[in-house]
Amino acid sequence: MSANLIVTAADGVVTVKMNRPDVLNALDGEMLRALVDTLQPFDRDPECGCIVLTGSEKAFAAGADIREMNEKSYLDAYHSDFLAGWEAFARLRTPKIAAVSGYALGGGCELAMMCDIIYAGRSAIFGQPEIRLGVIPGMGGSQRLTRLIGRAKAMDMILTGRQMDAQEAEHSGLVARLFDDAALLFETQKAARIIASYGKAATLAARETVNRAEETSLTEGLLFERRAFHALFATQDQKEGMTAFLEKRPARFVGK
Ligand code: DAK
Repeated sequence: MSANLIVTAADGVVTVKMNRPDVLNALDGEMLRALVDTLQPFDRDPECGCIVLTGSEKAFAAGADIREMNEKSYLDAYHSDFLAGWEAFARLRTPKIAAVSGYALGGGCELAMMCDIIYAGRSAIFGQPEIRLGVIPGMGGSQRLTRLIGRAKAMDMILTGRQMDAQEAEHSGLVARLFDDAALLFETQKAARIIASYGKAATLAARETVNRAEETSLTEGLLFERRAFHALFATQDQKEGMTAFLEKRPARFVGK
């Protein structure tokens, strides 16, 4: 396990805290490898129902590591497909919640957007300041931010490099819920435990259908949703969920 990550697991929830305080959790290759290597086995574990990713009070992550990037040539970046590995994080199928306090800039904002839900503390600050460094977002910022907050605000943020505070981020649709900083991790883990308590097939299907909405036509998306809905009638958890309702008792999902 990497010294850059603090990992805890309880009640079906894995919590990963990024821990490079000297550089405000700047994302380097080692952090990327550690995060993906740590989370892929949990992603395959049926007992793992939700992932929480967080940073420090001052920074979720202040971007890709500028020191690591500074000396790279075009060919270095192209041959190594520099930072493409972050997509492996986005492809994890287990729901991921980003709990953001402080700075989530550049690659840090992009990493939060690779999560399925962003909860923020009131101190959170989001931005895509790459233009100030002579580059542009490279880990999905131009695509995911535009889908989340719309063209007008995404263009404003990416072209000016300005920062967005937590309140604006919530009003804009980037952040699902805002909490006091002191309550952020507690509330995020509470939501994660709720997600982890449901049947995993329904959870995976719910996530896939919502994600499909961003990539397809309404007709295709509705058909995909209906087929996924039909498929869940093949699970024990559907019988349990509906029987429990009729028997007026809490459901006990078993992931089958
Ligand atoms: N990288 C490396 N070090 C960083 C860093 C970063 N992104 N951000 C902060 N640090 C370091 C600072 O250098 C400083 O180190 P020392 O001077 O103490 O050695 C330490 O963290 C504390 O930072 P400050 O002293 O600056 O702290 P302040 O509170 O004054 O300011 C700040 C906080 C977050 C406003 C400031 O640190 C800042 O502006 N940081 C840079 C933010 C930024 O520009 N982020 C975007 C990085 S570019 C790609 C895919 C993706 C990307 C690129 C390519 N491909 C697929 C090819 C992504 C690019 C980016 O994310």
